[in-house]
Amino acid sequence: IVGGHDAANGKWPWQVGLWVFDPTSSQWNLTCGGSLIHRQSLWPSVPRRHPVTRHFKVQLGRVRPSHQGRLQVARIIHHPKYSLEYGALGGAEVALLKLKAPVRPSNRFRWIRLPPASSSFAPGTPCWVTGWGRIAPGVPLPPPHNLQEVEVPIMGDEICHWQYLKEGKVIKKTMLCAGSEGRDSCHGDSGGPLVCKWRGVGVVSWGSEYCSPNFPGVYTRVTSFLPWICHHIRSS
Ligand code: 4AZ
Repeated sequence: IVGGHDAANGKWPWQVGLWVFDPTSSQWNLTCGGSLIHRQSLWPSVPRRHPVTRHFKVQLGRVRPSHQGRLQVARIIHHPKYSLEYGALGGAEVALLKLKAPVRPSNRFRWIRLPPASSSFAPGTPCWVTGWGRIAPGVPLPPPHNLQEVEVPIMGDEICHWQYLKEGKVIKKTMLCAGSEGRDSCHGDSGGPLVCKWRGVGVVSWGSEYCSPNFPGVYTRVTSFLPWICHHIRSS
């Protein structure tokens, strides 16, 4: 998150951190974000290649990176159009993780509500994005010690489309843009929630390599995937 600040404990109780095991270094890294959307399901951003469920652990209900109480993953369900390509070349950057055991909501965590299918979000709607990703682009700063939050306004579809077209990238109808000067999600935030009016409206997906200034962040549009999401959170 660029341009944000520390989030208070319990303010974003659906935020999850995905720890991924790197066999080369034998280390667990807090790799990306996600949201709890159901007692046993969450959406994350998952590595595009060779996902191995035992190489994932889910941190829940804590604003600081923590090894304690991380949950195990039973199954990874990629959207059929989930692609190995990054960004604009991708189709549907959304996947679901099924936890091994359901969680019970507590004062530390609960799931986020999804938006109604008919909802649309006008340009300028204030939304929030959260994560443990980079706080500045490029420079290899250490990750933040606390979950970061930043307010990002929705950008109109047309403006976003034209902005990225200059770079030869196409914003699809299944994508949503948000951000303003100096405020953006960044590397390591992917999978995390874009929250508008307390609904999980977007999933951090891609954007400018430099995280802002001239290009907004691009999010997977949750309303485009509601039938798929609802189908898979019911099945076990
Ligand atoms: C990433 O690669 C990433 N500025 C996430 C968000 C943005 C860019 C890249 C948006 O995880």
